[in-house]
Amino acid sequence: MELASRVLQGDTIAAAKLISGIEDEVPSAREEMSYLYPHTGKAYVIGITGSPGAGKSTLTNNLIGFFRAQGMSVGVIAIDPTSAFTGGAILGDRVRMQHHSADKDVFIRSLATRGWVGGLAKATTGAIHVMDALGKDVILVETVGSGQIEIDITRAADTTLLVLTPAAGDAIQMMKAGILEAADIFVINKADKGGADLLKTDLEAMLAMRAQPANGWRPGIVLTEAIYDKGTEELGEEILRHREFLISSGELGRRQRERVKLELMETVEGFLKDFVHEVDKGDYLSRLIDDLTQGKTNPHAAALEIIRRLAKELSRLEDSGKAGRPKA
Ligand SMILES: Nc1nc2c(ncn2[C@@H]2O[C@H](COP(=O)(O)OP(=O)(O)OP(=O)(O)O)[C@@H](O)[C@H]2O)c(=O)[nH]1
Ligand SMILES: [Mg+2]
Repeated sequence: MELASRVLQGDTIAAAKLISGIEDEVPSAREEMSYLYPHTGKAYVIGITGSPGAGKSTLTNNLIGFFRAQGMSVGVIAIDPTSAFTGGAILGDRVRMQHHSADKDVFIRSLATRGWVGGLAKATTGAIHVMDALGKDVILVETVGSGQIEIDITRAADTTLLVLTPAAGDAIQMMKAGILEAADIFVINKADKGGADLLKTDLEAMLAMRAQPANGWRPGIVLTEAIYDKGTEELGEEILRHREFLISSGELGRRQRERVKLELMETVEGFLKDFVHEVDKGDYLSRLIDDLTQGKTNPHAAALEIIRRLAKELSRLEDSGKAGRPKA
């Protein structure tokens, strides 16, 4: 558990290596993560989503400054191979980014989606855990702007920001994706371009129509001009207000339980998929499929048979004293 114990001592090089290990699905990384797990669950996770080019990276950059000024350490996960954090193009914030990257209390890491369609980049949850164990107080997760992923970030984050711009159709696009229901705070960025007040009015009307969340949170709408670092303070305060709300209403605990549940279910699914992949190597699966196509069995019974085989395989592994996930 060399990397894990180094991460717990705040070693960012070890953290970066471990995150790479998770991305590459190195088996030892899984063990390191099991070791880290009891030390996670302390960081506050903020998701930043919105359409491409809305200003998510610029806002993230500004928020790093806000939280650092509050004395908090910050982790940043930028999901998107073309992210401003990875492409070398720091888009007008070059100087400030350099300042942040020299700050030992800021840890920035980008993750490629690698075509994974399930939602966030596959390693996102793991990367959040690593930064959490590293002792980061706040973790900002910038997601690539496309339907499913935005919904997934709302499950992974404590507070989700939806970044809109006055550009025509932005808000309507978002409503279609269902994200409007799930966002905790709305940011209207590029307010310098005009039309922001109009969008705010539209948004307020849409929010009034949406089902009132049972927990009673009324999402704030914050206008920003991220390139000029305008509105950062208001946005930061709104995030802190949401956090206070989550804590005082008990919603934070509920969200965290939901997140743990999601991770558990995803792990179970991953485990099963690995196993199915394993049995697919012989002709076992193809024989089952033959039986299915010939109507000799049905999907329910066939699935049960796979599960039974898995159970047998597991007890065999346990007997031989090397229980673990089957190698994919
Ligand atoms: N006029 C104006 N431009 C802005 C503002 N905020 C960001 N931009 C510009 O918009 C462009 C995109 O900004 P990013 O921060 O990279 O946006 P993003 O949402 O992270 O983009 P992707 O990650 O590529 O989806 C850059 O050229 C920024 O300089 C703003 O408040 N006003
Ligand atoms: Mg970006």
